[in-house]
Amino acid sequence: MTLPVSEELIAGANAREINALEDEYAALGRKLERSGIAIDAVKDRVAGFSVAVPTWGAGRGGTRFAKFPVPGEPTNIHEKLEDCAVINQLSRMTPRVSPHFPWDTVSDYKALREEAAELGLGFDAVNSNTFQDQPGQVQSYATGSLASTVAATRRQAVEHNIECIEFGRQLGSTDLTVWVGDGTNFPGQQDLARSLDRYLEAAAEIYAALPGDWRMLIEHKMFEPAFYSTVISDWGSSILAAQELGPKAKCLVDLGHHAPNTNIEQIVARLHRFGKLGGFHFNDSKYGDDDLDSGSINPHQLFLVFNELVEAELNPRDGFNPSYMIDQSHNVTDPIESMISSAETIGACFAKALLVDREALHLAQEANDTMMAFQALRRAYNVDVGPILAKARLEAGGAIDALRAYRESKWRERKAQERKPAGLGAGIV
Ligand code: PSV
Ligand code: MN
Repeated sequence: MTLPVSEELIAGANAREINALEDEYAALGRKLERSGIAIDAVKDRVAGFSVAVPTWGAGRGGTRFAKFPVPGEPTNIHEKLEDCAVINQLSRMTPRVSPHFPWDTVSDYKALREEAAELGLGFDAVNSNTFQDQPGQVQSYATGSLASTVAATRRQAVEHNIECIEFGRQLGSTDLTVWVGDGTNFPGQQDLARSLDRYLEAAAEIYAALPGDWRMLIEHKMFEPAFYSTVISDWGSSILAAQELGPKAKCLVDLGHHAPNTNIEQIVARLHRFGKLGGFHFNDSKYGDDDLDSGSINPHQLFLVFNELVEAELNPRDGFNPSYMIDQSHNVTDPIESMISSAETIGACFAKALLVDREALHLAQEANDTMMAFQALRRAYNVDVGPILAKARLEAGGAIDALRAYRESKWRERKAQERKPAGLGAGIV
């Protein structure tokens, strides 16, 4: 394996920070021990936690107004893999990447899998793209894909998804994530019931092509690019579709795809209740946007989501095994830095959820002791779990302060010299 950042640089950076970390870890250990929590056990759970990164997140995103490339950003899947390897080498929490087709198309997927393995990476869910037209494409997705009124367009979209399964099979994936941009911009534009019928019929053909151990993750989104209605608009449409398709179909919750103030943690609990929670796209949002950095706006919500996930794990239904992934658009930051920071935030929310005194919480819930139930969550949320994450990273070979080590590596400056410039134009994610 050849990792991109020099091991000496990481060791040197860690040597400067190790004493402070040991001190903080020991102090936190004593504090947690007073509550009957063994810090090493929490650290081991955190060490076993991982979240995938999206290949498209390695580039600058942008809005529909503009995209401002960062010098040295990747322009092909090989460079994206290198950047994802940097994130994982330093954070040790992102060992898998999630590719998007046709953006990441190559001629040899076996070779791509080997290239990734050489960088310490594997592949997570594959994503199909029937929300854009590609050069030379016969049918246009301008008015829909899986739910299109045009049979030949639906066929093309189905075939693309089946092709993605084949790419994923060669890459070692076992999940296909299907998000469609299908929907309408005007009342009356399409028949709301019939468009769902068409979607379901087309999705069933994709479902039928899934290998035995694969899942189809259905991602809902309330609006954009369609602004009046979307075909899979919410978790209700998503779970109905997943139930109709069959046991291999699950729901994927992209945190940004809901109306502001939606109780996403409750959606998580509901989907789990019916064995349909398949995965997450982590990000954050403030207004109608859906791609800000995870936990940058509402880290408490992220914690509450993880609280439900830890509850779900203790009470598993139908093979609880959600796939975790980051899905953000980095418009003004270095994407590597954003994903290092987001992985840390996501891991921290998981760690805090592990610290919740479940017995106290459940007893208070049963006794209708509202304040003590809330305090059980609040006590855990207030703990600074940074030393636990840093220690897990260090022991796995990563950097105690991953962002600082990244800056010291001057990775982006070096890539700015080596890589061809990324194009201007509008963003896509
Ligand atoms: C759509 O907004 C989305 O969240 C889907 O997951 C897409 O695959 C991704 O963003 C990239 O556009
Ligand atoms: Mn998404």
